[in-house]
Amino acid sequence: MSEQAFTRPFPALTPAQRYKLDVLGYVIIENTLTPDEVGETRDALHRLRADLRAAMDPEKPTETRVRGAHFRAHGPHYQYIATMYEADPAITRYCCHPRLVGMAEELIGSPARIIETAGIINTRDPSVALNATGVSYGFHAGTDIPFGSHTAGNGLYHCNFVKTLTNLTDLTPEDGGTVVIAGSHKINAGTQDIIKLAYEDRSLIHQVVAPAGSTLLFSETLIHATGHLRSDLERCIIICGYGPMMFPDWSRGDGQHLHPTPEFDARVPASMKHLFHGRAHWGRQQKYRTLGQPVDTTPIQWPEWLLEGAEEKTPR
Ligand SMILES: O=C(O)CCC(=O)C(=O)O
Repeated sequence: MSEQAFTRPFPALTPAQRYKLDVLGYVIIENTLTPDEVGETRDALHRLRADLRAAMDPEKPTETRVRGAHFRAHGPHYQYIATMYEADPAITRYCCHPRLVGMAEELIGSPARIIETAGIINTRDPSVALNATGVSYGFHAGTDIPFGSHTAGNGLYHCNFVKTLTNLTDLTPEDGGTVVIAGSHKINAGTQDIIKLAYEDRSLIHQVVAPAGSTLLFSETLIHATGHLRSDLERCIIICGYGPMMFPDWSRGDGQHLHPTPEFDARVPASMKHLFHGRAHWGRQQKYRTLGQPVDTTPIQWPEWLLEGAEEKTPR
């Protein structure tokens, strides 16, 4: 295999975007995906859902695998597909998107590996009464503040579990965008107490409202949840979770499907192996920006293997 560079922007965020990320625990970047990329990724998730549904035993929907992917949850109004980076070239491209990986690395503070993938398709659940005052959410965080985060010598916040969550449908306030408790990534004072006070002062609960193709970059120390869908539109999002290279890929833990498969792995160039395998070494290769450092605007160079089979997609 010819060597193909994997160049990610560094820094991937403007100073103002980085500041917002530090203060709030998240930042929303619009237009990270082109309309074509939004369409092909959404189509890929719908195709995968249809293939999983065709193959599954309705009594045990989470047990079926299609191209490595499986339903982690399958309900009438909410489907969560996991372990899916091999399932479709558009999904592989999303997880390897040089700009998104660059954004994740900026927040981690070192080169990233993939530790989780997810696609969520959901619609309004008519059985849930959504009265505007008392509505609650499934708030949670993926890692705790003392272990999961640190402030580096650059004075900036870093986290060892981060996500790029991109909406593939437009999200108005009615469309169930992700909700977060702003600033909770830094308040190590009891998750339940923070959730309680946020319900008392709902201005602390921020919701993603953004056009399709926008990415929510957040630290998994931030308390967050799926928003409530009030419209009749379907919400479709894709998520890639990243961590430092010595971390495991959580989806390998189920013992059923080890990925990358040898066939997939044979296509991955040496420069990108760490994204799928991590690296068995404690050295995490610190990668810290300063706040004032301007964003790297070098046009994205897609590694060739990611463009194989892509229609009318040229390296940018
Ligand atoms: O569905 C969403 O918007 C949030 C997803 C989520 O909670 C997660 O990725 O941990």
